[in-house]
Amino acid sequence: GTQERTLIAVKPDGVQKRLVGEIIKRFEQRGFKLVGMKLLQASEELLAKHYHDLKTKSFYSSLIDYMSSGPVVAMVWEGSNVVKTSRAMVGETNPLDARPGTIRGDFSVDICRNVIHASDSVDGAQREIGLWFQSNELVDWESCLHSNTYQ
Ligand code: YYY
Ligand code: MG
Repeated sequence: GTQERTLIAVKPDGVQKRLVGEIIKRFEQRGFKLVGMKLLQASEELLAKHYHDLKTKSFYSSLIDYMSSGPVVAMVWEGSNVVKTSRAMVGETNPLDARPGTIRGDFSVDICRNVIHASDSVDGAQREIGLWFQSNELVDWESCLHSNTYQ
């Protein structure tokens, strides 16, 4: 299939709960390829752009406060259908609706502390990757597993 890229971010609660390795493990084992990664404390300016579509929501200011309150690990993962598949791996926005086996369903219970961000569309992913990463921070490398992951 066509290779897509998506933005995944371990949120401050996920970093505090030491879930970075577990989350990377799940994406690696599914067969996706890591092409960018960094630990940062996100600025309110970056987060305002990232969550621009939620500006009118009641939870918006607490969301920005929380997302800028501590380190996040931002990653770009590549693979066939990675946008849709990673949303399935992450689970529903509200952890109470997220099934066991999903990241939110396994590690969270509160919608305001749901461990992880994943882009929700291919266009959205491109926009978000451009906000979080410079192009020279993304590494285009050849996976030796490719022919064992894709037909
Ligand atoms: O993409 P996703 O993270 O699953 O949900 P969004 O609708 O984009 O909302 C982003 C973020 O906002 C969500 O992960 C938690 C927070 N949030 C909230 O605190 N309360 C809500 N009712 C909805 C979303
Ligand atoms: Mg979203």
